[in-house]
Amino acid sequence: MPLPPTLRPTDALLIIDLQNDFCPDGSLPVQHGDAIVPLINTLTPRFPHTIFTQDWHPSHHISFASTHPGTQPYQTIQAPYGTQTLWPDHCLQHSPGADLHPHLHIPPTAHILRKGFRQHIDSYSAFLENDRLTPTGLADHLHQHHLTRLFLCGLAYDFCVRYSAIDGRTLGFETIVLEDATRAVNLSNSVAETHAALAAAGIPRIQSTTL
Ligand code: VGL
Ligand code: ZN
Repeated sequence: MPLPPTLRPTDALLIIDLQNDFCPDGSLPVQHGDAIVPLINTLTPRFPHTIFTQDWHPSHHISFASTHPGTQPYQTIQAPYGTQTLWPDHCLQHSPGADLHPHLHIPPTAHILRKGFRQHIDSYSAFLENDRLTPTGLADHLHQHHLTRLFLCGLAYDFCVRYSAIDGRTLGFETIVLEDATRAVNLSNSVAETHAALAAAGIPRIQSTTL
């Protein structure tokens, strides 16, 4: 077991998409998605910088099955930028489902980053949209604030947490996933694939209780 990391002033906690639509009563529910809120509330005060992402889709977004006649949620289609999983309508801009979970404590200094707001491109990653070209601005924000190490938590482990962690690592940030502070959507093999992808990228998964 590696030694637990000691927190530094250059660390940031990245809380991914902890929004009502991904919680059990939402339109794209992640099992026990809301169960991580109290744990995350114990973590945020310990970090000098916190960043909350918000999935923020326009109506008729490319990732909605309802946008593509004859399709069903959870199947895939070929988008111009590659394979895209289709989802139930979720996180519509300004809807209650897009709100961050009401029990989440948002520090006044938190940075809130919206993503997925372009109609024809989805964005799982908090860094780069699914065309793998369009930046969200997060890397610039981290550089401006001299943040070099990222701890990720939130929803969903096997989609937005996964892609955000890999892009963070690829962009040169030391990246760690707080596994007990995430939950997965769990489509077919997505959890096992995520474990393997994180390991291959050199991204440790640790328990937040070791911090
Ligand atoms: C997410 C599916 C669609 C996520 C966002 O936050 O993991 N998953 N949009
Ligand atoms: Zn989405």
